[in-house]
Amino acid sequence: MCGICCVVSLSVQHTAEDFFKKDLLCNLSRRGPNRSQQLTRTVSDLSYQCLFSGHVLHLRGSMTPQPVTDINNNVFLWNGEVFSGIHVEAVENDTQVIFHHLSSCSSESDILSLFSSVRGPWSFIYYLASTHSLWFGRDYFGRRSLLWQFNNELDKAFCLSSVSALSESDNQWQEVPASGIYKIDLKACAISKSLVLTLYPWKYRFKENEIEETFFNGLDQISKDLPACVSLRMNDSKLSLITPVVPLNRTVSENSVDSHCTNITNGIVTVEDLHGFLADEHKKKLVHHLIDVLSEAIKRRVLYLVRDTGQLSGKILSKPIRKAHVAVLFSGGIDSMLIAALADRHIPSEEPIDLLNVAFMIKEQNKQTKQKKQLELHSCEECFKKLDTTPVVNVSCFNVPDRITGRAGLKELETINPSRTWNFVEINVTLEELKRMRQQRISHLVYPLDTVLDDSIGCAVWFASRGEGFITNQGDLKPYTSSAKVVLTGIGADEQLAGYSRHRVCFKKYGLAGLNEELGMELGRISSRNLGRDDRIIGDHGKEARFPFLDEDVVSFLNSLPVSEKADLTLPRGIGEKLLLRLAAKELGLTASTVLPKRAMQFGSRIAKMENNNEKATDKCSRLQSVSVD
Ligand SMILES: *[C@@H]1O[C@H](CO)[C@@H](O)[C@H](O)[C@H]1NC(C)=O
Ligand SMILES: *[C@@H]1O[C@H](CO)[C@@H](O)[C@H](O)[C@H]1NC(C)=O
Ligand SMILES: *[C@@H]1O[C@H](CO)[C@@H](O)[C@H](O)[C@H]1NC(C)=O
Ligand SMILES: *[C@@H]1O[C@H](CO)[C@@H](O)[C@H](O)[C@H]1NC(C)=O
Ligand SMILES: *[C@@H]1O[C@H](CO)[C@@H](O)[C@H](O)[C@H]1NC(C)=O
Ligand SMILES: *[C@@H]1O[C@H](CO)[C@@H](O)[C@H](O)[C@H]1NC(C)=O
Ligand SMILES: CC(=O)N[C@H]1CO[C@H](CO)[C@@H](O)[C@@H]1O
Repeated sequence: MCGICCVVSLSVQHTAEDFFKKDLLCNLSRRGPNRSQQLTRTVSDLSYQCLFSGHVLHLRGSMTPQPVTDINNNVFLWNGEVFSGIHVEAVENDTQVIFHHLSSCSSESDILSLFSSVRGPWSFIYYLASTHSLWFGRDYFGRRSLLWQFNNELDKAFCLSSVSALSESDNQWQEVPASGIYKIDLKACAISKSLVLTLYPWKYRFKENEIEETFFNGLDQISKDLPACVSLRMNDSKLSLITPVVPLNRTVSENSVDSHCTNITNGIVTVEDLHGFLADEHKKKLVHHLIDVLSEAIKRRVLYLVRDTGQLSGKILSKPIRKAHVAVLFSGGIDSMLIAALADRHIPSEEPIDLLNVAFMIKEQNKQTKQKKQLELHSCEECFKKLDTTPVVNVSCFNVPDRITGRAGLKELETINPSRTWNFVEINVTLEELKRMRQQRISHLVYPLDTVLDDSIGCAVWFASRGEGFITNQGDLKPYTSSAKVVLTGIGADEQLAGYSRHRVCFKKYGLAGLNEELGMELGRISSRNLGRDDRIIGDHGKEARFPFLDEDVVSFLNSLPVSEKADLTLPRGIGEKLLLRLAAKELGLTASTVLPKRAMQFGSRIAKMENNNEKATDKCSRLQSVSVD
């Protein structure tokens, strides 16, 4: 994870530095605490100047300060991870390797095929001196943030950056759409005094040499959000990138609805209900294929980091304790359980795994609702008893649903691997702290997104990934701060395996074909809805978000299956949604967690209950707007 930024001035009166705000620098350096560096390129006969700012979080290989340059005056900023696709030796650095490949590209299509072959998350900025062009963009899913800002009034200046800062006076920042990669011809810009962006969009390759011919139709969509002085076009020769995943299989088979589960009565789902499905050889094969690709994806994400085995965080009863290098955003739900269980396969056995579990204090209740809350907890306890686990239910204000399922999930993981140290980190957030940190930091990171949902999830993920809380040690709660630099999150599972309740609504109304449309659309917009935001939020702690469900091989496998293999929404909640994932979890030896219904983070952590006054998730969030400093 790194912070990258480039400011371009096309004005004779102003240097690029004049446009480079101090708070921007400050916010960038939090993403890359290990090394910050600036570099300027001035081309005075064409009157443009570029300032490149690179901030490095060191995770793998040798420390490589950014920006990197070469003898041809090219400049490269890289915020990414090459997990595969391009060969990187253990002693090499991916920033250097990609830059080296770029430097030896002799045409635009060479550059495009390079970025088409990288597997892993990335955003980058590349200045190619010989053609005076600036290239930049985000990977196919948009797993790394990149924002742009075009300066209208001072004309002739623009900026690209991993993060920005909310302020009242400035021009708007926007997320760079993850529709492809972009090129700006700075020489042409400086001469014509107008800004033209060339977009090279992603296209599917169906067979060898057979590239999707359909015209990319996102151009208008992107253009309409740009200021009038900026125009967007595509290359005349229709150059494009090749998507790293196969297209979604939209096959709707006639009799895909079989009823293994007719015995589910009164809506109570138990883990036994999953048995029937696994008796089917075909299903079982798919389940094992999913486990294999997901396990590989997690392996890449937990092994590619520096593991200094000498690092100890202290001693307990003369037994050395090792530092955790990997943490999981952990609700105890199916997605985070599966990630934790598979991470356990690959992380060295003596190394702890941090399970980050966030809870927001429920507002002081009046008596009536307090009773209701206790009832709610009580019935939850009942349902757990039915599922044969005994949660430690303590009626405390932080005992939110995710805390309860989190504790139960911990027990299951301890059963799967009793010798592993599982650090269940209880992160309790009070209203006061929430307000303070939102104002100081979180609102700037969520920006330019602005809804109530962005606020809830942004805040919940920020506190969870900070990793400051308490762990239980020999019966006592003691303060604990997670040292893990890699944070695994389950995002992408619901979008691909029909986990959200809106998918049930969609299925009821429009059937499987409609559900296909919905899922395809949701994966297409995950960059702008979630990933840029989550990357900015988690990166703010000098940590790196990694998303196993959005590994290219995992997505390709899931995309290749008809939707009826992934979910069966004729079945009740807790089993029908993400069915294939539940079966995988069952095969891994998980128990009650395999049949927990989906619960969105904002409700599970109770942040949505904390302040809101019957807002809709899609409303603009007034709490994010204020920039006043008191
Ligand atoms: C990078 O910075 C982090 C956070 O400040 C620190 O824990 C780590 O030791 C640094 N790594 C190197 C190689 O300097
Ligand atoms: C390359 O170096 C950067 C900065 O030190 C670091 O963040 C990144 O993890 C390294 N990558 C590899 C593959 O070594
Ligand atoms: C389009 O691509 C071709 C082939 O690489 C290149 O020669 C040409 O300059 C590009 N056109 C524009 C407008 O960028
Ligand atoms: C429940 O909470 C009380 C304080 O609110 C605490 O004293 C007690 O130890 C807790 N019990 C468990 C089992 O966590
Ligand atoms: C955090 O909340 C839990 C309830 O989930 C409670 O048991 C624990 O005591 C709280 N910790 C602190 C330090 O308040
Ligand atoms: C889509 O799924 C059907 C049914 O399983 C299968 O026959 C077909 O080969 C799949 N198509 C692709 C492109 O994977
Ligand atoms: C750490 C830091 O510098 N944060 C800043 C990010 O930007 C906002 C907006 O200017 C500042 O208020 C923060 O202090």
